[in-house]
This record gives sequence, structure tokens and C-alpha cells, in this order.
Amino acid sequence: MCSTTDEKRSAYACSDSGNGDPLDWSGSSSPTVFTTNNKVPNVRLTICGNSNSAPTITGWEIAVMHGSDIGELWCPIENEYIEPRVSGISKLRVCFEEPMNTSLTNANVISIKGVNNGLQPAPCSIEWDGSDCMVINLCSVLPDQDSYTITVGTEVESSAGYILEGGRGICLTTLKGDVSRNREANAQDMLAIIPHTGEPVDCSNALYDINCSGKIDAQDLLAARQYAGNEAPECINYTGY
Ligand SMILES: [Ca+2]
Ligand SMILES: [Ca+2]
Repeated sequence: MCSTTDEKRSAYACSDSGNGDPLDWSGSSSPTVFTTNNKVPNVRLTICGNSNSAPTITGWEIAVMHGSDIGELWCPIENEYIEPRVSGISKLRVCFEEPMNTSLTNANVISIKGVNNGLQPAPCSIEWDGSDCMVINLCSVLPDQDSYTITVGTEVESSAGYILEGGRGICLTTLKGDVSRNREANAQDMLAIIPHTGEPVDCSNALYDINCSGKIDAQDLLAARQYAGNEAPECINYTGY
């Protein structure tokens, strides 16, 4: 009776509602029931509803504190993101394309598995930011020099009750100092910081503020130097990812 859209459509029917026969009714609620006529109530059928499809993940972000001046900075991240700052990865946000069931607060729905370090403890907590984003608070920073697959469990569903469709995870690498993001921390990374010294810190250059001071300066070069020689493994596409 109607095509699938984001709009809610309804159809009304009755035997004799006092609103014409056939029913002539354009309201958004059922017409008054005229039980005095024939005792048969009106019928309302919702043919198509909102959010009638499985939700997908629309994006991931990471939060890092950059000193008192900048404070907590949320920046978008992509799959195979490499985190070079000393603060590492401890707070993430994942957003969905439609309102979600925000009564779910069990942090065990998030699983984290490292290539070298194996399964990690469940996050300390998850909290909903509005109806369509979940903030993931890890109990501790993910250990450096590894790649982790973070997966959103099938328990996470839309407010309409649909489970996630499509990719349910992201792979992130922790490698302090690796601003060039080639999974090797070395002198090239120190050289890469230099052109950004003095720049105001925002999402376009926050990775170069390796020590998370809120400034990109010589201290970040010194910070990068102590990690030279470290490396991290490639991401592995685990089942369920
Ligand atoms: Ca590098
Ligand atoms: Ca700095």
C-alpha cells in the first residue's frame, strides 16, 4: 500500500464510522469510534514504520586530552588508524545511523583483541551520547606496539530492535612516536614533526603533539626519539569484525 520510506504511513478502515463509506479520513489518529452504529470499531493498520532497516556504523572517533588549553579533543578515525601520541587509546566514540536502544549499558558488548596481546579486558563502561552515539571508556590505555580489533557486539541494536548490519568493528594500532603511520617509529617521524611545530593544535595536526601538551614543539621531538626502533604488527581481520 506504500513504498518503504522514512515516513510513517497509516491506513484506516471501518465498517461504518460516521465518516463516510468508504471511510474519508485524513487525520493522523483514528477517527472516533461510533459504537452506536454497528458496534464494529475502526481499525488502524500501520503499514510502514520508521527505522525499518538494520542500522550501520557511520563513524568512529577518539578522544585525547591535549593540555589544559586545548582540553579533550575528539577527532574522527578510520579503520587501520595508528595512534602515535603517548596518551594512547583509552576513549572512543562510535556512532550509528539511527537512534539506538540506549538502555543497553553492559560494557561487555565491546570486545577488544590484540594481534600480539590477545583478548583485552572489557571496557570499564559504555555510555550513550544522544541516541545514536556510544562512548567507550576503556579501563586502561591499550598497550603500545600492537594492533587491536574493537568489535561492537550483536546485542547492540536500534531503538526499533534491529541489530547492526555491515561492519561491526575497527582495527586500531598503538605505536608511540609513529606520526608517519607506517608502523615503524624512527628518525623519519621526528623529521615529520618539525614542519608542524608552533601550529595551533586541532584535529588536522593533533598527532604531532606527541606528548599531548597542547603545543607542538621540541618536546615532541624528544618524546618521539625515545620510541625510535619500535614497531607494530599489521591489523588482522578477525571473524565478526
Ligand atoms: Ca613512522
Ligand atoms: Ca607537545
